[in-house]
Amino acid sequence: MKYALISLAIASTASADQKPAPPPAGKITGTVIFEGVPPVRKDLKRDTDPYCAKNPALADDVIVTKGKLKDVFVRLKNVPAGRITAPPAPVIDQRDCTYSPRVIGVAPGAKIAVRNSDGTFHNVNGSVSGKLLWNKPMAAKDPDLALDAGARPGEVIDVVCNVHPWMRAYAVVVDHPYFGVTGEDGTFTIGNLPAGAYTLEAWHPKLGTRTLDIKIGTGAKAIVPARISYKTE
Ligand SMILES: [Cu+2]
Repeated sequence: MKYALISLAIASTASADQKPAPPPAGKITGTVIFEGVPPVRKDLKRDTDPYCAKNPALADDVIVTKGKLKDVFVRLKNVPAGRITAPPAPVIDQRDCTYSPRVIGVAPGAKIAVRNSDGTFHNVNGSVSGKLLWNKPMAAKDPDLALDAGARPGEVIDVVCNVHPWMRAYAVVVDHPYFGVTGEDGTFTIGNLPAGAYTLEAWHPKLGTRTLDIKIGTGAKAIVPARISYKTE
């Protein structure tokens, strides 16, 4: 009976020790801006597929709204030691003959769920630097595909549709969760950061890379704004 009590005491101490520490409070709240006159978004010719032709659409390779740039993948170049976990598994939806989202992050070897919300046929083709990873037909109402991100961190999987040449998405392979992708408002957030010095790297599929050094402090200095700028060439 005595032994049982001792082991119970040990067990309860162990479970108290295993309680996860709260995540660090540091956070980067960023905005990616586009200075100058943004490129004109051309009308896409989508009449090769009557389903896609029902809705007019504009080219989506550079989307600037009120001076803010969409589809910028922003990641930390140096990540906090001991805190590396895989990013959540992403979904790419084929909706209105467009990939949504257009830019995602995916862990090496993770699965990308590819959905077809359209009433038409797509063919999902993924490659890294011209090397084919997958080539999958997807009819309307087919269940989601689970496609392997068989690439190394830092590489980008180019996703195209062989049926609709205007469709294009990019899966950036990243082995940590410290990244964000800008929406139409140009903002991104990267949280759970301990105090320290970091380098942010922003990548836009058409406009390329920018870097920015950031210092995260403690208390009121734990939440740090970041402003990344792209300009017309
Ligand atoms: Cu398609």
